[in-house]
Amino acid sequence: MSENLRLPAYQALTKHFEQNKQMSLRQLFEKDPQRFQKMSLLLEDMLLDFSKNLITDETLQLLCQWAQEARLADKREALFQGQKINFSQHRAVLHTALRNRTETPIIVDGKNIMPEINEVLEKMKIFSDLVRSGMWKGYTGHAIQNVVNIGIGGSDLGPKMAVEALRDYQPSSLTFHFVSNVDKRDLERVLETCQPDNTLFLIASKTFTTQETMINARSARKWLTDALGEDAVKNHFVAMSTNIEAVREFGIDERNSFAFWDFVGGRFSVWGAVGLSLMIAIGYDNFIQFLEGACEMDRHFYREPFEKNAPVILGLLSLWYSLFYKAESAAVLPYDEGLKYLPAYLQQIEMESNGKDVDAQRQDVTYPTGVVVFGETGTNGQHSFYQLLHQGTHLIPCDFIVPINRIEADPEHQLPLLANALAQSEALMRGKTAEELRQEQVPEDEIPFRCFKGNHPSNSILIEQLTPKALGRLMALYEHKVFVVGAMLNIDSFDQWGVELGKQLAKKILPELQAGTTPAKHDASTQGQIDFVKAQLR
Ligand code: G6Q
Repeated sequence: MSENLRLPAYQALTKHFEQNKQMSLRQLFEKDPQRFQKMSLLLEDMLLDFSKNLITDETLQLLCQWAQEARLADKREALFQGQKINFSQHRAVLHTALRNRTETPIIVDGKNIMPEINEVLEKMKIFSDLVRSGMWKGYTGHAIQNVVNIGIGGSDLGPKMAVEALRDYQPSSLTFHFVSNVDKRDLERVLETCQPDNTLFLIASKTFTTQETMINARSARKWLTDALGEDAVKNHFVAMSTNIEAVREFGIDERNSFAFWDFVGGRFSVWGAVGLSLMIAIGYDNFIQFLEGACEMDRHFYREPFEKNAPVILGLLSLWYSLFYKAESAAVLPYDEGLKYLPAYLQQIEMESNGKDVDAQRQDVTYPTGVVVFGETGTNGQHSFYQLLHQGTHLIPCDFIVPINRIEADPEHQLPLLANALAQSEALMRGKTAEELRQEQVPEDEIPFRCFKGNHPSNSILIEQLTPKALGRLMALYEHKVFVVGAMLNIDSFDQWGVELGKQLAKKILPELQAGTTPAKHDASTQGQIDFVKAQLR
């Protein structure tokens, strides 16, 4: 068992849970008129309301005490100071440096990394200004109209989510596309809508060896050179990578490549070079606002006491449900179509970071780590899986994410959207009793089916408007929440060895599908499938 689960505050939490697990949210609200005031935080124009959680004042106090005893503050210090807290890869974790908008130097291996970071940012500015203004010309002299980001995982999900979220800030002269899957349909679907002479490809890959990305990049290159010739590559391809050697080998000019570093994990890389598509989309100034928002959240996380610290509270609540209530999943429910990729993005941030079965001491963990994250935009989700949230038997904590205003919102649409968001968290919390149904004259034999037990916990994050700054703040909030969970569970939140095994095995099977190679040894099922595929392949 992790030493954090042996701490006195954890023991106290265990006892507290046993005594209070039947608590009723309705009653807690009735008893304490100050509950909302006490259990919400205002961060600039973002309201985090965590009052609809299955907690009392004492729960919160014990959770924060547990974080103190587990020396969460020291771990946070280690993160910001660039200590090698990704211990399985012996790496610092410094995506926070990419958005460091202060003058403070950040030292890695004895060297201040800020000048290099700012240099890349400046290079991105020059390039994105050229593309946005139409001064960056394709090979035949056309301005760029289509920007295609080719990357997968962390080199796709962050920029894709943010570009979609900030669509209102983009010029109409540019269209943005994201290609990630090695399934050729993904690339074809995009290329069908593009012309070679006005299309710019951004190849985003930290390693520049990822199979899917390299195959897609090569096919895109062929599509371009078949139309315009080899010489056109320099006008139509740029790279974002830590592997300059491989970028050069691919034929991309070093002047058109944007660097980042090992201390930036893939899923945290949107704040630097991998965010190039976003910078082109929203412009340098807005991109800086995006960084500012995240930097503000970094400061908040670094400075605020635990009981007023949004990422700490979200992280501790998540642990409260997974360790005590044995919740195995969590729902992300954004009420903004622009945030349609947020659940997928958070799925990676949460599940790739904290789905680990070994702790920092290299021992198998004996407690649950990570939760299954899923979600869908409101109101679509309401008409599909919310049924299970309301009347199913699982405890699934929900996060409602609700931007209030948008540029040129139509109240005919916006107000019903907002009303639905507010109503759902209320309904999940309150439920509906048999007595209330009787008052509505519901037939007695239908009452059991139409009762809602309620008491379902949720957080609501209300945002004045989804500006670049607000989005940066929101993303950094979740990044730090995930850090808190990993730190408290004593696991490495920053590696992803689980992704590697599949990659290795796929490389082994590929030559077996190509004719004439000697098969490796497989289990009977895998071998049976390989044989079937080979027999069917045309
Ligand atoms: C993220 C992971 C992973 C990674 C992809 C793409 O933290 O490391 O999702 O981003 O596997 O890797 P490359 O950027 O190296 O192509």
